[in-house]
Amino acid sequence: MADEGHVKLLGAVVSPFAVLARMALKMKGVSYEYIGEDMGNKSELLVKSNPVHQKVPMLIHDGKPICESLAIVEFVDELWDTAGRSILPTEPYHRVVARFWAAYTDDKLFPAYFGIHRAATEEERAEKTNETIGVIRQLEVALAECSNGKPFFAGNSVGYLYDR
Ligand SMILES: N[C@@H](CCC(=O)N[C@@H](CS)C(=O)NCC(=O)O)C(=O)O
Repeated sequence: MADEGHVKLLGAVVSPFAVLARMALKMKGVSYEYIGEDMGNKSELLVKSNPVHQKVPMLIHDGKPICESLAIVEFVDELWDTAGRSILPTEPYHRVVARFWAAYTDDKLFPAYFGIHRAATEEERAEKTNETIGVIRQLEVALAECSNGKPFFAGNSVGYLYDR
């Protein structure tokens, strides 16, 4: 395993994206300092490290910031190359399929799901609920195809698409 260096993760209790980064670090057995952000009063470290989006999660490895949960998961997977514990599939076609569904989840599921909570009217809520159900149905079809009937997208164990 690579030298861990100094690893900090900026997250927030409410962030499902930060949970992904934490899971990746846990899967690779990496020790890190966790810094919980108050999203209503972002720290100087967060604003300075991610001036473009100012979002969590933010991984800081040896002083270098890495933003975006998918990028963090891939960085952690590559840097801490633990034998037999790869997060992304190793086969190129399976990797590209996993990335496709991860992007689909980010682009479709989260906006539809959060839309339910943000809906201003009952009509809008119903519309977003139907949209969310449609996206989940599509993901279930993908799960059946990718997993060969096993419990996870990656088969028998948690992988890149664990809970996106
Ligand atoms: N695409 C980003 C999304 C991250 C994101 O939306 N984080 C939210 C918390 S769940 C955030 O930091 N929001 C603060 C803001 O929008 O100002 C990722 O995958 O990391």
